[in-house]
Amino acid sequence: MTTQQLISEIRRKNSFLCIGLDVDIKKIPSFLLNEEDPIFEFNKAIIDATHHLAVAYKPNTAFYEAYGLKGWKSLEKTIQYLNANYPEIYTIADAKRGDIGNTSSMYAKAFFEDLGFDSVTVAPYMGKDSIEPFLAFEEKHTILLALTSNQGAFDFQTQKINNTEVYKTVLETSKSWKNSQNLMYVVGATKAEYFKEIRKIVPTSFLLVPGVGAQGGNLQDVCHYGITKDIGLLINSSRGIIYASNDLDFAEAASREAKHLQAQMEEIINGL
Ligand code: OMP
Repeated sequence: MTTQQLISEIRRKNSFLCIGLDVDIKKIPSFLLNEEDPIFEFNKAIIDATHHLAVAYKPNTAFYEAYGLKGWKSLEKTIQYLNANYPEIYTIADAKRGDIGNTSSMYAKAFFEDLGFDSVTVAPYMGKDSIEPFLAFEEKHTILLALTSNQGAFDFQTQKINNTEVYKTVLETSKSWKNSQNLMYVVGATKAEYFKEIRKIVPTSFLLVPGVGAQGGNLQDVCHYGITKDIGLLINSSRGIIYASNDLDFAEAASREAKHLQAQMEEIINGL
């Protein structure tokens, strides 16, 4: 999906919500455990109940890899279900990959070609030659970690080298890489006060913003400096939406939580 198609979907739905499919088998309703593939059945019900409120879904691959081959199968079925039934939805493989060039090429092939995701999250610290194999897929987006939502972000990302914070160097340097127009960046919702600085470096890039909901980030604070004329944000919530209930009404409850965020987004868009 192109950036322009994503923007059109955001406008059509008045939503820049991304729902994180971080499925922990211990947290899903127990009646689903009788199914052959409980994780896929859970995802399918959540997607069917929320697809009109969200523009993107982001399975974090850790939650699938943890169950071995069976988990990978659930991931594959989930992305196939999304692509077949809701092709207008933007998909993000949250895998946080990145390695020497030939290895990165294989990661890119796995997520873009084999699984068919629109984008993948990558870590920047192995530098240009570890990211350009992802960017070589010109119809896909590569989402680079810039300033993450966790406490550990202060260990390296905000530290200064040559008087510049490392996350700013990541943003600035990555702009010179081949096909950098297909980069997006991860910035945590818990770091709302940094968005003003970030927008000075990447004024129009899309930012994937996790950390609303369970991690306590605030939508309005993020939008204050983060939003652009084309919105430029994908706000992710995982646990806050998908575990709203673990009873028979789990999908309905997820939809209620998604609606709550989408309604706030609509108000923000209308106020621009
Ligand atoms: P919740 O806290 O349950 O909404 O989940 C957040 C999701 O976003 C998880 O899949 C995290 O791995 C991911 N995430 C962060 O929480 N912080 C970051 O800085 C980056 C990510 C990410 O790349 O998506």
